Amino acid sequence: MKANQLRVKGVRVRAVGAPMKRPLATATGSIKVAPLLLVDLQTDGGIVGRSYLFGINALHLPPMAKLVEAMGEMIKGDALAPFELERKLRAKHTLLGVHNMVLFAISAIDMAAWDALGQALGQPLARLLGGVPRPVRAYNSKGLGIMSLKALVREAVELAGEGFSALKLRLGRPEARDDIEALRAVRKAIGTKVALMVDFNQGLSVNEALRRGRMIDDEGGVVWIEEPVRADDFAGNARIARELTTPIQLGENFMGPEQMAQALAAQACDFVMPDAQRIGGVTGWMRAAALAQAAGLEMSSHLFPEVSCHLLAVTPTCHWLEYVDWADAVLAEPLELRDGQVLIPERPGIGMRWNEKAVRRFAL
Ligand code: SMN
Ligand code: MG
Repeated sequence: MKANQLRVKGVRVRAVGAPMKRPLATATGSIKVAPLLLVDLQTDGGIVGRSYLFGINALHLPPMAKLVEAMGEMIKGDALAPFELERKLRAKHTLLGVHNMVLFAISAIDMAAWDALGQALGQPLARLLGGVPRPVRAYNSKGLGIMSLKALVREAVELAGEGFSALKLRLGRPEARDDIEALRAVRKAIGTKVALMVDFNQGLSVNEALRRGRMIDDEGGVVWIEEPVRADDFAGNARIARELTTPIQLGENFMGPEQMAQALAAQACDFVMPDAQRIGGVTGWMRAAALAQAAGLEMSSHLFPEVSCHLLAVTPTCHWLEYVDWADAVLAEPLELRDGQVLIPERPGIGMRWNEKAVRRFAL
């Protein structure tokens, strides 16, 4: 069946709790199992587009599933054309508000639609978007949560030992001096050749972020300080970005390219790292990439390495891919890495297939 004849038949969603090899504690919440919503977009050509959403808590998955199913009903019979689907779904949710879970569901449909289109055309997503599936530099983000110094040092050595040239450390302990101690211990364990990012997960007040940020400036060598305060406090973030030398990173909570544009207008950050589920999937990402290009800011990804590697390959200001392996337990072909770089699969579309046996085993 030709790609221009493909129509949407419906969606199928399944909730799984993918076991994580390393639990992750952040300043504002912890996860031990990755609650994922697997989305299959069925087309009448027999091609199934796939994407997944990340729920943080398993209890978030049922409402997300309902929204994705509702949208599946709204686009039943429509042509497999991501821009058209996006326009329709945004229009149908204007009065409800295109934010948060509504936006997540639109993103899920969008990513699955692009995946199906790539399969129909026999091209990996990166090529479909006009790029080349080349290796993408990644930082290892699988661990280094809020934990004891001893455990941190052990984990830092293990994570750097996997061949990555950068790691991310979560900060935001009750006492600033304990954060600095953790930063020093990790730096000592990995040496100066491995780059280090730090993430406060929105845990600080503006005043405390300025205080801890100056301490981090004094330590030197940190690539970025991520989400020091509430992610949507653009004025607060802008003040912090102005006063500190270490770059401020924001983006995993940008709700669509529109909110990213507001953050950029407020000069809230030095770097951006949109999240495929919050920015609006592939379509939203491409628009965000143009905003980052226009602002001249480096753009990284947040989670979702399977789709993000394709997207970063066509991002003009491509910076770092955040690598986590949290979906690996349910993937038939997890991403491959070489020398700390993610290899974009040559398989058509995003290149994800579910490991059905594992999906049954980890079903919620
Ligand atoms: C993070 C946030 C939420 C879930 C997992 C990880 C973290 C990151 O902020 O940037 O990796
Ligand atoms: Mg983060």
